[in-house]
Amino acid sequence: MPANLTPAYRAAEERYREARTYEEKLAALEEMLAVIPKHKGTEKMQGDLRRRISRLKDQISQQGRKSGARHKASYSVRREGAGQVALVGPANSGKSSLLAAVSNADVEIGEYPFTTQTPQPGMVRWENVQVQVVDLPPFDPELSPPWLSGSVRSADALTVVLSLASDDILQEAEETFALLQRHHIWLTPGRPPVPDLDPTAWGGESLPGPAPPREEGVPGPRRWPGLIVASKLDASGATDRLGLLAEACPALPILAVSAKEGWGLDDLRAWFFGLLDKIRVYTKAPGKKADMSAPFVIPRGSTVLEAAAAVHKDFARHLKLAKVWGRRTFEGQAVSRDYVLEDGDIIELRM
Ligand SMILES: Nc1nc2c(ncn2[C@@H]2O[C@H](COP(=O)(O)OP(=O)(O)OP(=O)(O)O)[C@@H](O)[C@H]2O)c(=O)[nH]1
Ligand SMILES: [Mg+2]
Repeated sequence: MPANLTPAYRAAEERYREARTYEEKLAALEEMLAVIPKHKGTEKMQGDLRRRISRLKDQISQQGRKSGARHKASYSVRREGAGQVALVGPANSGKSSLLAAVSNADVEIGEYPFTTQTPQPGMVRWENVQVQVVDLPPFDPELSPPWLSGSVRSADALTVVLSLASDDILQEAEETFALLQRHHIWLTPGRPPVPDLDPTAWGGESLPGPAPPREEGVPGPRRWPGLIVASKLDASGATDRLGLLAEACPALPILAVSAKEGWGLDDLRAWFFGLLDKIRVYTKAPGKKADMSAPFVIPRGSTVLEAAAAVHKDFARHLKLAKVWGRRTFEGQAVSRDYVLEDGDIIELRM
């Protein structure tokens, strides 16, 4: 039955969905219970919230006993930059080496598996934007820490890193996708950052396997924009394995790189931003030039009104006139508030 939930409740619920640690989840649940309208229609929900809170408290105290309190905070990564991309893959596939090669992150690299034990973020610059890339422990059916799938889910996009130095690359690909799917993490082909960076053809349906069909009226499973990064292109036999991989995984774009030799790393930086499916727009004041070093990064498909809201909520509320300088418009063309912007557009907003 409709319980007339308030925006405050919805906001807390959203925080719960985004929460990565037990502590964050607990805080959000307590908030939900505090702000839920207290009437007959929400009694069942209140009971349910109380049960979930008590169960989480148990889990937190168990976790504390197992690992000592000191580790708790380190599994969650504070978001920064235009968006967050997670590096997922089997042990030793070269995830940490890639992050070290494209950012200033201080990550540990080792010949042995499970070198990385906690999420390690790094900021990757591409042109005038920064993307947060999170290096994670390996995805392994038995040995991965229980919080790993949560860290993966909280990213905006995923790169699956598979080693071209490994004879088992196809099996590793299969296992990684199977594990992701077991955690209800489905990939959809990421969008090339710029049109000429269109590496392999894709569009087929083998690995990683089709996502469950969307039913009409029911929101389908969440899908993360994905890219396969085939690492260690410098290894002997790498090109042959790349061919096999492309054949086995036609449903996702593949980018081949070598952290050791520095091959493909500029493209990788561009892909990190491309995967977010966002655009950069710039604002200018009347009669002045735009500041091209400080874009507003907003979802692809955003309208002028949505861009105005990202700049300032007052702009969105009182927007009278918008002008656009862009590839599809003539200079300073007046546009309506539902005009869909594209990457690189400059807008002038007047209230
Ligand atoms: N030849 C070659 N070796 C590489 C490359 N990148 C990484 N390696 C080697 O592969 C091994 C594993 O590298 P890591 O970056 O630690 O791999 P990882 O995926 O982070 O490993 P885990 O943290 O255990 O999951 C190390 O011995 C690296 O030196 C590369 O581009 N070429
Ligand atoms: Mg690592």
